[in-house]
Amino acid sequence: MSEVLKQMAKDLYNGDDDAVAKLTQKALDEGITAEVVLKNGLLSGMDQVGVDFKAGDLFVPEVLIAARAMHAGMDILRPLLAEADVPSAGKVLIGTVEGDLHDIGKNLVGMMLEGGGFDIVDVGTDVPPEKFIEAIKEEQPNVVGMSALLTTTMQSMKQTLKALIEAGVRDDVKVMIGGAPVTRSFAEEIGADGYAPDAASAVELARSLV
Ligand code: B1M
Repeated sequence: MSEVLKQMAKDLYNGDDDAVAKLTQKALDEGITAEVVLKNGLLSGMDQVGVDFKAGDLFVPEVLIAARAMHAGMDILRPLLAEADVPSAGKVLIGTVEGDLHDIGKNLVGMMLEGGGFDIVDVGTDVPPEKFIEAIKEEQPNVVGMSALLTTTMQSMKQTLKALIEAGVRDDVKVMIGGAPVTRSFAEEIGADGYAPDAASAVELARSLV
């Protein structure tokens, strides 16, 4: 792997946002594609953060600082990942479900969908079912995307789907879900229309749903 990407992963792990931003730009200037910078630089650093967080070697403040460094790199990559000269493929409303504050994966999925030609309405994190419903009525998206990173908040996906049915808007949209603990069988169990394990598959899935 390129030295610049290895160093970027280390700087992200250490939460050095200035260094991550500079190295992201340097990698692009060297001709490395935005997708490779994302996968082998930023995500590689964030994976290590996840492993050490789980092992108890890193704590929440350090993870937050690393997440900020990830954002510094993503700010530079976003327009490149979203660069696509195609007509709108449809509208996707995306949010992290109630009780869950994780937004890095959701943002990445949103960016990749944007790159795939979709219009994105991002309703943020910790989104209660009522807010999804209100936004569906206002924005009339083709697809609603829900993200969850905690096993506990996967239940909020189920509750949101139930609320969509009760509000009479379930048949107006397709629903796709994702996030580290989410599985295809869980998606089937709660009646979602699809599940994607990562941002690239999310684009393929959204295309198949519209
Ligand atoms: Co949290 N956290 N966290 N955390 N955190 C995890 C998720 C955890 C696995 C860490 C661990 O123990 N190893 C664990 C969850 C355990 C579980 O429930 N199974 C955990 C925990 C426990 C917690 C807290 C409870 C910790 C605490 O306070 N004691 C707390 C909960 C807060 C809350 O949400 N209420 C918490 C807090 C935080 C921070 C705030 C410190 C920070 C979030 C910052 C932010 O997002 N702005 C944080 C982080 C950064 C992580 C880890 C380290 C990294 C998550 C991440 O961003 N990954 C994470 C460990 C890990 O996953 N390695 C962890 C990178 C991202 C690109 O991947 O989000 O999986 P991911 O998204 C992927 C796919 O999942 C998929 O595509 C994305 C790109 O490929 N995908 C979709 C995601 N959404 C999709 C939607 C789709 C389709 C695909 O369709 C709509």
